Amino acid sequence: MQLIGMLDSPYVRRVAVSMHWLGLPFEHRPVSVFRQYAEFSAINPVVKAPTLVCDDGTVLMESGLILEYLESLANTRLWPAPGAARLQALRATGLALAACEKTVQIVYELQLRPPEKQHAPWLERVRGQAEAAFDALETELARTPWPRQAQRLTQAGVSAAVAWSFAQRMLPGQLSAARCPHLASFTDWAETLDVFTRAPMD
Ligand SMILES: N[C@@H](CCC(=O)N[C@@H](CS)C(=O)NCC(=O)O)C(=O)O
Repeated sequence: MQLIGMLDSPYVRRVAVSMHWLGLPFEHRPVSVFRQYAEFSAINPVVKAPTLVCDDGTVLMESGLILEYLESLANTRLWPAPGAARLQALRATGLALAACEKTVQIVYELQLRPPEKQHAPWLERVRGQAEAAFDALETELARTPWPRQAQRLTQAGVSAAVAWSFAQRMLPGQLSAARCPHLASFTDWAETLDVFTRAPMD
């Protein structure tokens, strides 16, 4: 299998970390959706990262769907057993993905649009949404701390840590650890795990 996309994309990185955790071997091809558009387009004309090229040549996209397929191959899941813990993990993962989406929108607005075409009310809106998602994640973690054991990592832990690291990298100084201390501390721990260090952001 080939995982296509740069690890500075939180969506690519959550898939890469999950693949390591699931023990699925893969070739990572760090092709950029921006700087290597033509090369990416030859693999997936939709040019979405992550793209997974399966062993039979099927091309998948959308990180959640890719993870669903990968979990079927690994015959295990990065989710708690059905019940209250699963529900909490689904909520936290949704918040992490929303935080990623809003952070990406800020980055696109600031980096892809010329300054005179940037729309301040839109930026303010998505910044508020990103902050709301991170604040809600912080509330979840403060209420029910996640276990710091590699074997008890869940998709919520992977996605939340990837989202926080991504925002720290892309919006330096804008979301302080003091605002989300539980999330920042959990991320510091997660980033030391083998499954994370094998999928570095740069
Ligand atoms: N919902 C998608 C989001 C993927 C996404 O937006 N990826 C970005 C890179 S971070 C991308 O492909 N951008 C290029 C584009 O949308 O044209 C997922 O979970 O995979």
